[in-house]
Amino acid sequence: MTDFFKGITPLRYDPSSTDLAFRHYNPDEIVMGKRMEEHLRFAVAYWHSFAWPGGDPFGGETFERPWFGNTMDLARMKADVAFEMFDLLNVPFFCWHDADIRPEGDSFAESLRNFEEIIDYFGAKMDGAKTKLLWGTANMFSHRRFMSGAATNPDPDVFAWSAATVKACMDATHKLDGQNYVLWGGREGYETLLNTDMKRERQNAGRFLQMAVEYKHKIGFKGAILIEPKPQEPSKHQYDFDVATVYGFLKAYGLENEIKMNIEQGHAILAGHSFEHELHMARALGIFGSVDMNRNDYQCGWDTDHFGMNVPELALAYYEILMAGGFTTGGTNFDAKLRRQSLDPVDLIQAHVGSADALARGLKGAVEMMEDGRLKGFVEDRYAGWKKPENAEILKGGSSLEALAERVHGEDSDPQPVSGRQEYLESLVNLFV
Ligand code: XLS
Ligand code: NI
Ligand code: NI
Repeated sequence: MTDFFKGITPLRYDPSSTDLAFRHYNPDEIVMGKRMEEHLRFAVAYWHSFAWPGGDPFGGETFERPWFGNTMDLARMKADVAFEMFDLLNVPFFCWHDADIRPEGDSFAESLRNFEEIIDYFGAKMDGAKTKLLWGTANMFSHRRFMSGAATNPDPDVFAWSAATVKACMDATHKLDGQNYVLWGGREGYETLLNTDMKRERQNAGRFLQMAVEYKHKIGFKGAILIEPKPQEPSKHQYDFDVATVYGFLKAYGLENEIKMNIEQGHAILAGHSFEHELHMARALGIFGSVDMNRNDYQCGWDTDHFGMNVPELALAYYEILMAGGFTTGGTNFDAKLRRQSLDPVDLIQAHVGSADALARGLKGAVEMMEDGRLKGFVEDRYAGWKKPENAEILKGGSSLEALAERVHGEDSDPQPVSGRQEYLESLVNLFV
């Protein structure tokens, strides 16, 4: 035991507590036929909680954690603290990048040795423990070797290094029985078109992804491969702009049945969408996988990764997730970090507890919307005309512009506009949040 969280006792569900406790997140409560824990499938993000130093563009580290540094002893101390927090929170999952958990070595081989040693250290801790791995991923954006991209780097040696890195991270995810493997292309994009061959970069990224899928099947990894779209930051423009763009890319490389989406609230906002839009799009395309739960500052235009605390927004998000059939291998990863002034260990716990409660309220609101059925019913009624055989036939190919022109000529009145009733629907949502 470390003494990092000293004085903090395991968090319990206690709705009447005036102290630190879950007031809405009750893992065992059954909602829509499933335990709340199984609906939400919370995961702690190793990078934000244990590796982020609290810097911003004008100032460095504020957190000064005792495990900061580049040695194996410190990496083990970090793991000890992380698993203590998982236990305190009783959280079912966690997620990592290779670079969050191991010190960088002087060569690929040394970094890999460090990584594998920590993976085994995790394995021993996970043996018989509650917390499992939701996903692993490779950090191919922080080190200077990746400054011009990983799979889209103009230098084939960096492409090869990236392939070796994904192989190692996929092996480790498989070894720890991870449920998914994530690819987020932080620098898969460009800073200026003046030095960029976009056609080649897209092709290279497509081939890279195909190799990742081939490798997954080769080693028998049963989890899902997930891509996390984001339009920009750190690159000026990122190829995985949003769900719809990624889908087009997957189609072009024959991967649309192999890869699903990990959708992040803040990234949706950066792309000029709402979180619900991205979730709904993934549902429509049949590629919904998992979520990175956070909240952007709506004024400042960065990926600020606040903890999600806005219940009405979360209710609409979980409504989309439930409409997509809920999570299978995916879950709710707290891809969120403390504000840099939130220095105390208790802040780390409070952030997760507060957000878990907000998410539980959002989920419960979404369940009520589903069970009430009026929202869904309204949309079904709105499109009911397409169920009539003569209209269904149009979409099956049994019609043409000429046939439809003939039909319209034969009508003796124009189609009458029908109210979309937006204010009624918005008021309906407010009954449940
Ligand atoms: C950054 C991303 C990153 C991914 C994993 O904006 O959200 O944290 O989730 O590489
Ligand atoms: Ni993310
Ligand atoms: Ni992000």
